[in-house]
Amino acid sequence: TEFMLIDNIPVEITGEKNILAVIRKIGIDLPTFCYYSELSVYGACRMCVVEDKWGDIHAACSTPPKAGMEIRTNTPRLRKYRKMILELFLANHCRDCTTCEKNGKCKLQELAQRFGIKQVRFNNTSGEPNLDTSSLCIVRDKSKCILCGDCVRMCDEVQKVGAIDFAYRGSKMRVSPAFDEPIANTNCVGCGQCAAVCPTGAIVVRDDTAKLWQDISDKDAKVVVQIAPAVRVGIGKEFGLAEGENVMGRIVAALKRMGVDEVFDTSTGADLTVLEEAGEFLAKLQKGEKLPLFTSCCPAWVQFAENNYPELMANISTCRSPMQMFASVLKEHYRHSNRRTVVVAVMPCTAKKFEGARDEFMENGVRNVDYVITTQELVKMIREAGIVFSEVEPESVDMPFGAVSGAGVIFGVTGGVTEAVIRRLADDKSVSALRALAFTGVRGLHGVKEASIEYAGREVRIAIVSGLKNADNLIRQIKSGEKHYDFIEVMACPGGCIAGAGQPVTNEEGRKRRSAGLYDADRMSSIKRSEENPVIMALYSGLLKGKVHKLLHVEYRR
Ligand code: HC0
Ligand code: SF4
Repeated sequence: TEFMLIDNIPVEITGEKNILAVIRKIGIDLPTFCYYSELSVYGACRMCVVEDKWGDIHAACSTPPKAGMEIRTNTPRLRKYRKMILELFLANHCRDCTTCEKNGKCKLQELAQRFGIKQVRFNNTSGEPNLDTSSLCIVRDKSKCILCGDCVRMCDEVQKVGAIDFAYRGSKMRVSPAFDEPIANTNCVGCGQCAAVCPTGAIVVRDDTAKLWQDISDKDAKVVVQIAPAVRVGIGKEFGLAEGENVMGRIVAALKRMGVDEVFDTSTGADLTVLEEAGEFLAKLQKGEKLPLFTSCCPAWVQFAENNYPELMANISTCRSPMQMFASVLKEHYRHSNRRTVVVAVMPCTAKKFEGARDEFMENGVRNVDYVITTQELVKMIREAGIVFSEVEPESVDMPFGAVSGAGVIFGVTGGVTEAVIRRLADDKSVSALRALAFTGVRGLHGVKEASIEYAGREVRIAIVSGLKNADNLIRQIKSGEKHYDFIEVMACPGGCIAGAGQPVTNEEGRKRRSAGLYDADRMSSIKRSEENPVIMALYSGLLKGKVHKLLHVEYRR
């Protein structure tokens, strides 16, 4: 075993790529702006500086550990250095903190406080807030960018979109889309992952909470809210409950207190999707039509395919996403209501804001989903209403759509859609056969998973990817003939919706807990398969009669 000394403590080196990781292992929270273990090392912010025994200064994020190394993390020089860096950032930063979207969650604010910055010795050069509000999903403010490059690397390295990059050099340097176009005019897919890693308020999720407050207080509006699977395991920690705890009942109760009329579960929509998508897949298989079939429920993925692989659109399922299926059912159900029906979706996702606004999902100029608010926005509304979430008594969702299956709930984690679909396809419907599906390779948070099942005497090959770069690699392998699949699930956010950019920010451990929370909900659910959900059966023999294609399917045209 190899050791190094950190602040005189011997620490074992166990394969860490940099000394930052070794330092953090012993409970020292070395500050960084630009370090994320899943992104390449940029080493630009220099906050993670350390001193070696000769007094030389190194950026811990980009220095590999060596046996015998002696490192100090907190010396007078380092403290002075860090304060200087922070002051330089602050001098070029629009400091309207009290009215900033990131107030209380900003890394720069946090570190300025932690390092006791009381004044900035340099003139402010940031200028006024400078907003790009062109996107339905994210809002950029150049005056708050500290050039850490986290968003640039996320968009390029994890999502393979590359919508934003560094422009100009020296003091003019900034992050911007090519030719300084508004972000909406680029190939941005609205995944929001840039906002999820932005340490400041330079990229934030668009806030649509004002619309919901307004509709709630409008007596002529009937406000109907659907809640996505991943939201229930992503929100509790914000209110002091355990990360990953399923708090669906409290969310329902909180929304009711806020004045919402009806609350439903998007998992009910997911059950519809399972039946439609399994049906579509079987038809293709039996008719010998071209496979693979790609899932279509992730709007950032759909847009990525439209931008980069238009020739694949014929392979993307015609199923609307659960959110959109449920919304068209809800609008149909309340068609004759004497009040204006407003369908709101609470989603872990920023791209859903864009999906909801697509032309394909309008009827007579009216959107099926009137607007989407993210989990983070719901947190703000609950706080604004003064509701003490941890003390709210849980309530159930409303009738007549108040039943969901476990299959519909696990949609929120990567592999969940696939597992739900293969539950539907499985010939053997016994409990043990169902349990065995969990071990076919569909579960876990890896970015690329493969599984295969036997169906009607043939092997069905399945791939599950999350993170668009992983999707892109897979498509290249398919095109080159290196890989063959029949069914492919794609989610843009690494880990699936539980780690959506609209959720409160979390880490690897948090993603695991959220995922476990959804699988627990499935285990505790007495209805495991979508086709056993009585609400779904009632819909097919009632509201959906003769309207399945119109309400549940889509032809994307862009
Ligand atoms: Fe998802 Fe969905 S599972 S995309 O990740 O399919 O956003 O949670 O609501 O629509 O159900 C997000 C989550 C959804 C949809 C569902 C799917
Ligand atoms: Fe890139 Fe996604 Fe951010 Fe758009 S929303 S700029 S695609 S990371």
